[in-house]
Formats: sequence, C-alpha cells, structure tokens
Amino acid sequence: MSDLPQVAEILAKSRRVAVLTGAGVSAESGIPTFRGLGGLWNGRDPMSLATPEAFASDPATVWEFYRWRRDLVSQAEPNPGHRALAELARHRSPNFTLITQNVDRLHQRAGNRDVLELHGNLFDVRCTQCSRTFDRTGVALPPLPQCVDCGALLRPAVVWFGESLPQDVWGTAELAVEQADTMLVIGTSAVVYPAAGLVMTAAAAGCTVIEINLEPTPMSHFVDFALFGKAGEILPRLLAADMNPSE
Ligand code: BJW
Ligand code: ZN
Repeated sequence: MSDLPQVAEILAKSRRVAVLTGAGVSAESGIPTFRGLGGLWNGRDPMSLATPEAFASDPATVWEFYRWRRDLVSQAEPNPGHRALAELARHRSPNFTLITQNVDRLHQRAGNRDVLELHGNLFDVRCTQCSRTFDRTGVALPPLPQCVDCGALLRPAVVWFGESLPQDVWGTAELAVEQADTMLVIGTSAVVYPAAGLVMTAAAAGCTVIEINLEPTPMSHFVDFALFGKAGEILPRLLAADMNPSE
C-alpha cells in the first residue's frame, strides 16, 4: 500500500474517473466471491450453475440457488468500500462512472445512481418466452416462477456464460473507460470477459489504471498501480485524500 499517497494524488488531479468492481468489493459485506477460497456458495459451485445449460436441464436447482442468493444479499449491508464509492460519485458527479460485474445491488443501496450492471442483477426476472422483464425486489418467488403475461418460465435477469451482455450498458461502459483519465479496478479476478477487457481498453486509451485487490490478478501486469489490501479499508483512505487533496 506504499503507493497509496501517489495514487491519491493522481486521483485528486483526474477529471474523469471510471470504476470497475467485482465480487471482492462485496466480500466485506459477507457475500462470498466466485473463485478461490470461499468460492463455494451454500455447498455449490456457482460456476456450474451460472450457465444457460444448467438452467435448461434443471431450472428448479438453479432457481433454488438464485433464491438463496437473493435472500443472502437482501440481508447484507453495504460496507465502507461501497460507501466510499458512493461518496466519490457524489463528489465527482457527473464525471464519474461506476461499472459493476456484481448482481447484488449493494452499490445502489450505498447510494450510487446510474450504476452500469454488466451482468444484470438478482432482483429482476425475465420471461424465457416473451422476454418481458419484471422487478421482483422483495417478492418471495415460488420454486418455478411463471410469467404473468404468457405463463412461461421466468429466469433470473443475470448474464450467464455464453450469453451477451446488455448492449446499451456495454456501450456506455466502453465509452466511459475510453474517456476517463483514471480507472479504479476493484475486487475482481479479471478473468471473465468482456468485462476484464475494459482494463485493456482504458490502458490503450491512455487512462491511468489503479487496481485494488487482496492479491495480484492477470491484469496486474498491465495496470499502472496495484494496491494490495481490502477494498473496504483502502477506498475510504483514497476518498479522504480525494476530498482533502492538500492533506
Ligand atoms: C478482494 C476482497 C476484498 C476478495 N477487497 N479485493 C475472451 C477470452 C476468454 C473467454 C471469453 C472471452 N470472451 C468471452 C469469453 C467467454 C466467457 C469468459 O469470460 N470465460 C472465461 C471465464 C474463460 N464470457 C462470457 O461468456 C460472457 N459473454 C460473452 O462474452 O458474450 C459473447 C459471447 C456469446 C456467445 C459465445 C461466446 C461469447 C458472459 C460472462 C458472464 C459472467 N457471469 C457471471 C455470473 C453472473 C450471474 C451470477 O452472479 O450468478 O458473472 S460469472 C461470475 O464471474 C459473475 C461475476 O460477475 C464474474 C466475475 O467475477 P469477479 O467479480 O471477478 O469475482 P471473483 O470471485 O472471480 O474474484 C473476486 C476478486 O476479489 C479476487 O481477485 C479476490 O482476490 C478479490 N477480493 N476479497 C479487495 N475484501
Ligand atoms: Zn412471458
């Protein structure tokens, strides 16, 4: 973390900031990450369930997994890392874009608006037949929920492997990192594409890239600075320096 004062200075001087977050930012809220230690969710491997094939072959099991996660994140609270990002957004608006791979909505609950959700979220559901999307926040879902319009099976409105990201969200995210002069990449293993590719896009556009993670990732070679530690501890320190650049 010895680079923190230098990173704080760069952040303070930047005009446009883009942030990409991953599961690590919610780890301190008690939400398990996908990979590595603790990457098993309620005894299941999330990677084997986050596919259209798993849903097609056993929708009840996949729905059970997603209901469990909806409950888990509903009971969780945003942590100091989420709150620091919400404060940074308020302080820097409108020259701030938050892009997340997370589906837990904890950024929004911390106060971030206009969050670009690359992989959807746990609270919307989509019809497998007519594609209508419904907000089911706080609603208890039956084992196999059905569309009120056409009666077909509903699915979680998240992006599984092999599926396309929402095009408008993706386009806005790409533009934001191309236009940013500083990008923070926080709590992501940076192995899932195209999200991880945003780091290269930013670097190629001349943006200064700062990674915050517990450990090195495949992106660590390409970033300008890597701060190793907990997002919930580093982000409040960066925020304090951004609000009081002379200190
Ligand atoms: C802390 C911390 C603390 C812990 N503080 N840090 C190019 C190359 C290779 C493959 C592909 C490619 N392009 C596409 C692909 C295929 C595929 C892919 O990327 N595969 C690779 C894994 C090999 N991508 C796709 O299929 C994507 N779609 C696509 O490309 O469409 C076009 C297409 C169509 C048809 C055919 C082919 C292409 C879609 C990807 C969708 C990913 N979906 C998931 C599930 C979402 C729903 C759900 O939640 O259930 O998204 S998978 C899962 O991984 C989830 C996450 O958002 C995503 C990323 O994980 P993340 O956030 O990085 O978490 P972890 O656990 O991996 O890492 C946590 C990190 O935090 C660690 O580094 C810790 O150290 C750190 N940490 N505590 C700071 N306190
Ligand atoms: Zn329908």
